[in-house]
Parts: sequence; structure tokens; C-alpha cells
Amino acid sequence: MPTPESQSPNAINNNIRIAPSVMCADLCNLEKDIQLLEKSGIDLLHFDLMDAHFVPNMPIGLALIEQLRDKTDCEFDIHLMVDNNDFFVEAVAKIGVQQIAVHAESAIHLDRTLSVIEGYDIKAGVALNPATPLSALTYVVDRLDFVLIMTVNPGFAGQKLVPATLQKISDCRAYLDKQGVNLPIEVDGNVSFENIPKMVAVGADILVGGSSSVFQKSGSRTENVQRIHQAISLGLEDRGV
Ligand code: S6P
Ligand code: MG
Repeated sequence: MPTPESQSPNAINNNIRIAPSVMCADLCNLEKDIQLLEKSGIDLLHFDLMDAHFVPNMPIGLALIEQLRDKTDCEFDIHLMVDNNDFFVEAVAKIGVQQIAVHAESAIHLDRTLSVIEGYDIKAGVALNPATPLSALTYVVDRLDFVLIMTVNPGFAGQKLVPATLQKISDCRAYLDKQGVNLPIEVDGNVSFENIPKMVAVGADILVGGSSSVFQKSGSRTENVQRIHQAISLGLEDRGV
């Protein structure tokens, strides 16, 4: 049996996973930055795919994701912020990714799109904007492998948490419990050292780390990931774990 010292920090931290947001990385030295992150003990890489239409930004594209696929063994977590979900699902599925979230607000045929993702044997998630009610999950919950709660309005890094989203994470956990499904809740937006304990305490499982944590300029990548683990431990204490 592994001793606590030989376990990964994530095993110790109740399998709360850290997903650095690649759009916040050093894009001119990305391969090096990703290698640094891998050594720091992160769990998956979060890619924000935007089309400058559903959201007014376009930080990274398909070619970049494809080239990075050969450079790391990390799981790829794709967050689609696009109008044409089906086009991007096909494209990233061909590259080889492990999970994809589509926004309920942009997916006109949400059930079909989720079943296409499932057909590729990729984990499927629904992303919800801060103002979108949890009822958007009602008729698709059986198709889901995770839920992505946006804690800022999508499109940009460096924003402040939308305060009501903390209650929303808690409500989402209660909703999933009531449905009898134990899905991970991913949180994305201002997942800062200060906000992580509160998010974890109310039920967050996958933390997208951006400019306010993993990539915060005051610390190295390794120091920042260690601070995240400390913040997770605080949140788990509050959760009673
Ligand atoms: C925003 C995007 C996010 C950001 C991340 C940035 O639309 O989905 O993944 O990259 O939230 O983190 P931070 O700490 O700068 O808010
Ligand atoms: Mg994102």
C-alpha cells in the first residue's frame, strides 16, 4: 500500500484535479511551459477553443492543439466556445482528446452533439454560462461525464468571479446528488488561490487554473501548483473530507 509520501498530491487531495488553461501559458514557448507544468504535477490541460463569434476572442486554434498532442501525455480537456459545435467536435476528436465540453447556450442540438462525442469514446460535458440555470442539464444528464460551471463570463482570462456562481456550484452538486449521479464538476474562471477553498468546499472537482493561480506571475509554475494543493486542502476541510 502506498505511503502518504509516495502518493501523488492528487490522490491525497481527494482526486481534485488541476487543469491549467493553455491560453494563459507562455504561448511563444509553449512546449517548454507544458513540460514545466507536467513536472509540477498537473492532471489535464484545458484548451479554450473560441470562434470569435459565440465569444469575441480567438486565443488558440486547432493546429496548435494538434501539434501539442505529440508533445505531452497529459489528457486534453477541450472547452468549446463556438457556434458550430459539430465541426469542432469532429476536428478535436480526430486530433485525440479525452474530454469535450459544449456550451448549452450554443448547442442547438445538444443531445445529438453529446451523443456524437460519446460515439468517439470521449468524455462529454455541458458548459453553463453564469446566468444559465441548471435546468439546462435536465434532459441530458444521463449523457454527461462532467459538468463545467463557468464562474466568469466566457471569452477572456483575468476576470473577477461572478459571485452567484459559488452558490451555483453548490446547487449543481445538490442537483446531481438528487439525480443520483456522481459527476465531476469542473469550474472555470478566476479559480484563484483565494477562491479555490470556497469552490472545493461546495463541490468543485476539476479546477481550471489560469492567470489567477497556475500562471500567476509572482510564483513559479511549481510553486503555484503547490499553493493550489494547499488551497484544495483547505476547501476539503470545509467540505468535511
Ligand atoms: C474563459 C476561459 C477560461 C480562462 C480561464 C482563465 O473564457 O474559458 O478557461 O482561460 O478562466 O483563468 P483566470 O484565472 O485568468 O480567470
Ligand atoms: Mg475554459
